[in-house]
Amino acid sequence: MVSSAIELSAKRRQLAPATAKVDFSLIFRKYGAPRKEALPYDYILPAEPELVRVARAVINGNPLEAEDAVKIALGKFDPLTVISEGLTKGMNVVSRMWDDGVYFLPEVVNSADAMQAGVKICEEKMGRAAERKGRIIAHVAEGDIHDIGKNIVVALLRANGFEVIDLGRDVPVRTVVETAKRERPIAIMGTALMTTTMTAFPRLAGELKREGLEILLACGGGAVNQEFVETFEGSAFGDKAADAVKIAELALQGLSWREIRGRVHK
Ligand code: B12
Repeated sequence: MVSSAIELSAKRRQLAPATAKVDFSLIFRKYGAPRKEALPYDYILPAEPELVRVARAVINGNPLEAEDAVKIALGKFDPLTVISEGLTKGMNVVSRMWDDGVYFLPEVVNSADAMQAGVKICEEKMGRAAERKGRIIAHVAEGDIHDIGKNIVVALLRANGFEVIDLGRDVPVRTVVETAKRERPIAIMGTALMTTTMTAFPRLAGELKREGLEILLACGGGAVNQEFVETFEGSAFGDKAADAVKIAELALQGLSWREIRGRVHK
């Protein structure tokens, strides 16, 4: 099973080298059946060639290719643009291919690795601001291992001068609460990509309240939306990684979670 998955990935890479246009019709489908027609994914890709190259490296699931492409793109674009218009656009194509049954877990793992490699280069380029504005805890919800978005959020917060305690992924609610008690952050950032794990956020908000900790819980990630976040107190929703910085700045000014919602919710 595993070896055939590796073979499939190798074959795909051979069929779709870094610089070539990805011919989706050649990518093997479930049970080895080739697709008859190319799927129209190219419309998701960005217009600029440097960013297309970044996106294709993610689609190809090749970390080395992603690092090279990102370094080139950074010569022309700022790190945030490379993340949002290059790496993320590539991951959007991967998501569609997963939804359509073209890519399976091994391919998505490779693509995630490629994206992480690219994000790391962007993070290095963004650096860390010299000033220390305030302390933030970041984590991925209990039971959830999707950490790419959280890593982008952490990189942006650090680049904007916040001190971030990164608890990583699949973090038990209790660990977040204990860390908050000890570290007294100005806000907690939570990421959830699954409908089964986003429920950790209302539990976390409830436990923070029970412990008498008035700390904003900012929630984001693919599974989460504003409507859901508004069902529990003490929280605010952010759609994009840049919203995490906006929310952190407002928390730093001492605004309450209600006031922050008023500023960032649509
Ligand atoms: C990559 C990926 C994986 C990788 C994850 C690698 C990694 N290190 O993260 C791997 C292959 C390991 C994986 C595994 C699984 N996955 Co997966 N995966 C994806 C995929 C394709 C992309 C996710 C991603 O990284 N997006 C890009 C990032 C940048 O987006 P993001 O996290 O949302 O972050 C952005 C914003 O939301 C925001 N943001 C993020 N956090 C925060 C926080 C705050 C405070 C703010 C303000 C903003 C913010 O900033 C980011 C940039 O703007 C999605 C498909 C999709 N459509 O999302 C499925 C998806 C999330 N996976 C899914 C599933 C089911 C799984 C598995 C259970 C599969 C399996 N059968 O094993 C496992 C999960 C195991 C587990 N316990 O978690 C489902 C979830 C479905 C659901 N309704 O719950 C999805 C939606 C695919 C699908 N359509 O079925 N997956």
